[in-house]
Amino acid sequence: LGKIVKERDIPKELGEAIEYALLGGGKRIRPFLFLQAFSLFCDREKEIIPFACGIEAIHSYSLVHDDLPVMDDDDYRRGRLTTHKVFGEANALLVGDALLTLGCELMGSVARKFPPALVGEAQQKVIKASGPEGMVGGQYLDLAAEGKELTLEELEEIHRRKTGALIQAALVGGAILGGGDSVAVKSLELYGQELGLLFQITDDLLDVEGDPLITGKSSQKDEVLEKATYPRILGVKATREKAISHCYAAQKALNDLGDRANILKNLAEYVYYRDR
Ligand code: GRG
Repeated sequence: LGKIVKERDIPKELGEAIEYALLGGGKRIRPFLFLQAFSLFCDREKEIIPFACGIEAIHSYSLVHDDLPVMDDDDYRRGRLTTHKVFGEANALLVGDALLTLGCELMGSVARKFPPALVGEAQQKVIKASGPEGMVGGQYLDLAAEGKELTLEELEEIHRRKTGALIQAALVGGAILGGGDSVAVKSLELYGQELGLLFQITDDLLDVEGDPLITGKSSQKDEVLEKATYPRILGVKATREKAISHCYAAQKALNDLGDRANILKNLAEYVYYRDR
């Protein structure tokens, strides 16, 4: 990730703003999922890293835009001021645009080393998951729902698109590029669906119970923005129980892959117990 700006002819100040958004921490869960899924089937992990970085760039773009005053209006992210607070709103908009386009470029760059048809298929999964059918669509529904009461089904649809789609596509893309067969890809798709919901549920719990010094962002934001959340609809206790059932379902989806999927199974527990 650190090489992305350095290796390109990007105006200096824009490059600094891109690096600020991309390199300031973050758990790197999506590229990790991509690399784990890939390495279940192929050991050329180092050569595929640009694709993983592309996914993280797209994720980082979504956070920069999400933090803008016209969206969730956040001053802190990853324990630091948000990109627009440091570089201004117009520049933050451009940083997001840059990270999205760089992400697509990086994913495509591995076609020099891996079968272009597989790269195209994996890239299409990630781009589709990031677009209006996935993350952008989820963000749209999320903004439209502010101040409204939602049913659990409506809430789940938002999060399946906004948070789940990219997580799932990282796993499916990794499995496709690694050469996994259709049964294995399906298992990872199901795991991704469960993990995505688990991830969002724990995000909602962290907003209520998390320590801002550890999460690196303001807490109780959902209440301020009158957002529908799992704890708001179900209460904290039932939300925790729901999280556990998604964690188990995620792990179960990987049973056919045997012990080599243990890291991904453990990751589901990490997401359940996460404090940031
Ligand atoms: C602006 C098109 C557009 C989409 C924004 C990702 C997103 C959609 C909004 C972020 C709001 C949010 C808190 C979503 C919940 C789940 C989530 C994506 C949390 C942030 O991801 P982490 O925890 O972040 O993986 P790090 O900092 O670790 O990379």
